[in-house]
Parts: sequence; structure tokens; C-alpha cells
Amino acid sequence: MKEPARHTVTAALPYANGPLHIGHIAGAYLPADIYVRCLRSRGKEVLFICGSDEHGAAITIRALKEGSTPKSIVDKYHGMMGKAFQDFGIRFDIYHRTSSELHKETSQDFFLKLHANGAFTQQEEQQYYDEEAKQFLADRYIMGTCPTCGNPDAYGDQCEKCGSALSPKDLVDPRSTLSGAKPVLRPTSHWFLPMDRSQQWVEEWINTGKLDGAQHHDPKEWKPQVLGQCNSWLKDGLRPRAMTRDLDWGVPVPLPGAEGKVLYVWLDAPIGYISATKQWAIDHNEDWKKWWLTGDSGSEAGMTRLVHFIGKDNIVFHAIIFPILLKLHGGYVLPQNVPANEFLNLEGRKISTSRNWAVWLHEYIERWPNRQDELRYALATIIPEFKDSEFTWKDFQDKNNNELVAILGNFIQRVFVLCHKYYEGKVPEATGGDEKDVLLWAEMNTLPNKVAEEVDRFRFREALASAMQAARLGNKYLTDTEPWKLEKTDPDRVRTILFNGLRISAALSVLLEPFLPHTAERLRTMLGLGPMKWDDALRADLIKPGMQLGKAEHLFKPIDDAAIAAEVERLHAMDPATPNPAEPNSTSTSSVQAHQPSTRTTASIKPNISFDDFSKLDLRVGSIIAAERIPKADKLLKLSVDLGEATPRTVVSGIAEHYEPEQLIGQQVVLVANLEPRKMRGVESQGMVLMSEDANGKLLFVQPKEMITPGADVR
Ligand code: B3M
Ligand code: ZN
Repeated sequence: MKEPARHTVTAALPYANGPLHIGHIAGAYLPADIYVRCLRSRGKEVLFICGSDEHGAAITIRALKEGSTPKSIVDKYHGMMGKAFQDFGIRFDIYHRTSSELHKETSQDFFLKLHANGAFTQQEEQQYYDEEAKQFLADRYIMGTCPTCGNPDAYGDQCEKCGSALSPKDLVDPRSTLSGAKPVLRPTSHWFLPMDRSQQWVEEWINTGKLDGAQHHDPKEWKPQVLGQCNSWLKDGLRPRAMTRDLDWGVPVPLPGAEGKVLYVWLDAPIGYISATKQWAIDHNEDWKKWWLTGDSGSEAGMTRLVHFIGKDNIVFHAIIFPILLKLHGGYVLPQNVPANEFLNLEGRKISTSRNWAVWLHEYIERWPNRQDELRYALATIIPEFKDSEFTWKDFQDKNNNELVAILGNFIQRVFVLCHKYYEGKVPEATGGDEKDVLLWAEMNTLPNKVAEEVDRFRFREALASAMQAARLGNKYLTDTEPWKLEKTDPDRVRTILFNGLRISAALSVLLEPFLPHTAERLRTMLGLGPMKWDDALRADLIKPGMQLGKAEHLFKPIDDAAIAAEVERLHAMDPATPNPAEPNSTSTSSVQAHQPSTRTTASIKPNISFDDFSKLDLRVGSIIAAERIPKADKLLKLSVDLGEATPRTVVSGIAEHYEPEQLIGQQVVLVANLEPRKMRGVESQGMVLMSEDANGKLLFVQPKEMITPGADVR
């Protein structure tokens, strides 16, 4: 395959209906950002496109739920997501939005061209209608049982459990998500994409990589699960799919007689990649066409490599439907790869927006300031490349403490400390080298290509491990050569060793940049180097003898158990409750319960427990006799609680944001007295105080109404 002239890289446009969580990041945006940064470092011409997906039922349903309008929903979340991406170091060339005028024009033109090319059929159809809400029910307005896997909460367009793409009429026992009513069928007319007509070429293109007789891409480069999903669709036979909807939020269908109809969100959203490119081109006085078009108007056929980074639930839209649309329009390049990832779970459970079982990116950035790379690192090691993977706070701590601190930070620290100690922070001059040095460089020399190849193959976890290998080699080299023992006897050798150490540090700042851009920049500053390219990684003259080095800074700080315990506690505290399986809507991520204020305040009751289980709990009334803050823990107070025992109990409680310590003295509380003791921020907590939250989120103690002797049991 010819080396492409340029790369158009897209990352799925997130719906502007909620903030971003780590599942989004690990699934699409982090891998895309690593890929793009690596290409740029290697001098390739790249355009990295993203933006908010602001149409479709995902938005209108959210508006209904928040008692707001679609416009204010998208404004709110577009701003929030754009900022979170920026803060996290995901560097799109543009973060656009599909509610823009340019996007409306672009998608209407695209639609009209398809229409003129005879790409659509217009059909009158019976569609589900909610007589209570007086609205046709497309996509997410309708739920029911998935005919494939039996999931009772499948949507009208898709089952999120098994990934099947669905039509509302496929659902067993359909129900309206607006009113819960059983919908009725009513006729309505829509424009359909008869995908069956494209079945043959799509099948050939997906499985052989051939397009119009030419080799377009190598299908062996596609992930097996992506090919698998496409082929399962193809095996079922592609069917006509409606490209318009009866909705009042979206891009209006630009044809006479189409009042009240908008483009299907999965038609307009991928065109969002194109309109974003147009906006970027306007902003930078550039040409958008070369990033998208083939032939005369743009680049040579096959010379622009289009790659879509997405999660697995978006595969069919990017690997089948959008390519069909691009081809029927004509003149556009088709994706050369769609490296979809599987899902990320969190602490043993599926990430769930409605149940707040998530680590939200903007909150992480707030709570862990200047520690973006720590999360980037932890997530990059668990990108769900081939199967679902799991984030746990413990693993985050381990990756930080055992890898970033112990391997990478430690290596850099050792080299810098010694250079400051022996040479007042100036780069020493190397003289010759021995066998250990030859071996070191033989291994080091393989790394840049290895990392780049793994990135090219979308094996980001391996690529990161290979880049980190440079730090492991560096540590081993220092341990083997022991420069600190030689300074008296062989100072020349020590200079060579530390010069090599600095060269490894410089190489690390290049090889780790795609993964840890903030750290790479700090490291370059410490080394006194400016921006570098991939090929500079091993340049022998990069580090010049006599050059002044920066301070021997610690690149990473260890994370203690208490900080991790606080995160886990926080996660559990946010989760309203285990859902009641008898309630059909309780587990879905965006079902609408318009009559209920919010799922958070009306948590469903946990499953029953036996009386025996209950009697295992030892609940006691206690009096708080002392309270103090715990240094460096904003949320925690250390309480001394008298239970009538010989010594008071020490209890750590997450109430520091709600009470001043002095307010608490003398208050009575209910304590779980037989909870396994647990250390938080170095303090052992010997029990747990029971609390409840008021409507404003303030934590209140559960207290006896009148004073009771401390130690009295609660039953
Ligand atoms: N907004 C789906 C999603 O967020 C959709 C992606 C559009 S990419 C063109 O899962
Ligand atoms: Zn299913």
C-alpha cells in the first residue's frame, strides 16, 4: 500500500447531552489523540476532527428530562465537553458542533446531492405513534425487548446490550419512553436509503479491501471484532433504512412537502466531520477538499487516509452506512480503517450515566489538578482494544505508584540528581563506551520504530509499554553500572554513564509524548530542549555537553491509600442504589421518567435481606467528644466518638465540607460499630457514622431526638 499523503482522523462526535466520562475517553478520544500525536511527531500531515453531536433524540430526551430546551442543553454540554477535552490534552484541530449554520448547509447539500443521484426511495410507512404525547416515536423514543438477545431495554434504533442495530418494529412489546404508553401504528412518509442495493460492493470492500477494482485498504489491518460486526450485518442482509424523522429538532429536510421532518441524526452526524473540516479550513485559510475528496477536485485516489475512531456501538454507522452515503454522493474518500474499541467498565460494573456510576472527566480534572497524564497513562494501559476492560481506582494507584513513580520518575530523578551533584547540573561529556553501552543502544535503537509500528496498528497498550521500555532500560543501566560507586575511581566513566542517562531521558520525552504530553513537555524543559520530532529521539547530538539542566524535579507523586479510598467512597456515595430489577426502566442509561423529578432522589429500594443479615449490624448511639481536620484531606474529619467503651472510637468521616469541627462537639450520632476498621489518609477509622442527604446535598446526621446514654444500641 502506498504511503498516504495525509491523514484525516476523526473521533466520534459525542452527543451533547451529558458530560464526558472515562469510558468515552478510553474508547475513542485518547487512542485517537495518541495516534494523531504520533503521526504529527513523525512529520505526517494530519487533520484531527471532532465536535459535538447536537441533534437526535438523545438531545431532545435529555431536554425533556432536565426540563430545558434542546438548544440550552447542547450549549451547556458543548461548552463543557470542549473544555474537558482541552484540559485533558486531547488536541483536535477543531471541536465543532452540528447545530452550526455551516453544518446545516453542508448536510442539506449532501442530502440534496444524494437525492438528485437517486440514492433514496420515498415510502409511506406505518410508524409507531404515541397518542398521549402526540408524537411519532423514532429511535430512542421507543423501547422494548431486543429480538436478538432479549434485553428488555433495547432502543428503537439499537440494542446497547448486544450491539444489534434495530428498527422500532423489531422490538418485542414496544413502549413509548415519553409516556410509557403502548404505541399505535400510523402512516407517515419518509426518505429511505435502500442499503440492500449496496450490499454487494460493501461486502467486497469490507472483506477484500477492493473498491471499484482497486485495492483501497488491507482488510487484515481491521480489527477482527469490527469485521465481525460488519459481516453479521451483511449476513442478515442490508435493508432499507429511513434517513428522515418526524421531529422538530435537527436539520430540516430540504425538500418540498417535508415540513416537520428532519434528517436522521445518523445521516447528519458523520457529515459533521466534513462540515467541521470546512470550518477549520475557513478559520485557517486552507483547503478542505484535499482532506475528503478523491480525484480531480482533491487528492489522488487513495492518497488521503481517512480513519474513524469510535466505540463499538458506532461500528455499523461508520463502516457501512456512512461509506454507502459517501459513495452514493461520489467524489469522497472512504475510511481506510475504523478502529473501534470495546467498552470500559468501572469497579466491576458497567458505566452508567443515569446511575452516576462513572468517573466524569471534568470532575477528575478538578479533583486531581495537573494530573492529566496520570489518568492518560492508566487509561492507555487498559484501552479496551479487543475486549471490554475495567478501570479501578486501585489500578490507577498501582499504575501511578509502581510505574510512573517507580520506573519513569525514578529514572529521571536519579539521572538529574547525579548530574547536579557531580557537575552542577551541566551536561557531562561522554568519552568512549563499553559493552554495556553497546547493548543499551542496540536495544534503545529498536524502540522508536517499534512504538510507531504498534501505534500504526492501533495497539496502543503495547506501544505505551514499548515506550516505557526506555525507562526500564535506563533504570537497569544505572543499576548495572552503579555510577555513584565510580565517581571517585573512574570519573570519566561516570560522565559517559550520565550522558547516556540524559540521552535516554531525551528519547523518553519524544517516545512518551503521544501518551503523556504534559510530562513530555516538563521533561523537555528540564533537559533544556525545545519541541522535537520522532526522528530526534535518538539523535546523539541532541544533548550537548556543557548545557545547563533544569532542577531535579519529581515528575510524579505517589498516591496514598486514603485518596483512593476517598474516590471509591465517592463513587459509591453518588450511586443512588442498586436498581430494582422489577422496574423496567431502572437500568437504562437514558430512559425518560418525565413524571419523576430525578432518578437520584428516588432511588429504588435494594433487594430484601434476611433478618439474620440485618442482626449482624451493630448500630450504637455515640457522642462526638472531639473533631479535627485531617491535613491535606479536604473532605475528611477525624472524630472521637464515645460509645461508653474504655476509650473513644476514632472515626474518619467525609463531612468536612459540611461542618466545622467545633460544631460537632457534643452531637449524638448513630455509628455502625462493628464495621471492619479501615485506614484513610493514615488514620484508622473504627466505625461509620450514619448520614442522610437533604435536597441541597448537605449531609445530615441520623440522630436520636433526645439525648441517650452513649453505647445504647439501635434496633
Ligand atoms: N453521537 C453516538 C455516540 O455518542 C454519536 C456518534 C456520532 S459520530 C458521527 O455514541
Ligand atoms: Zn440485544
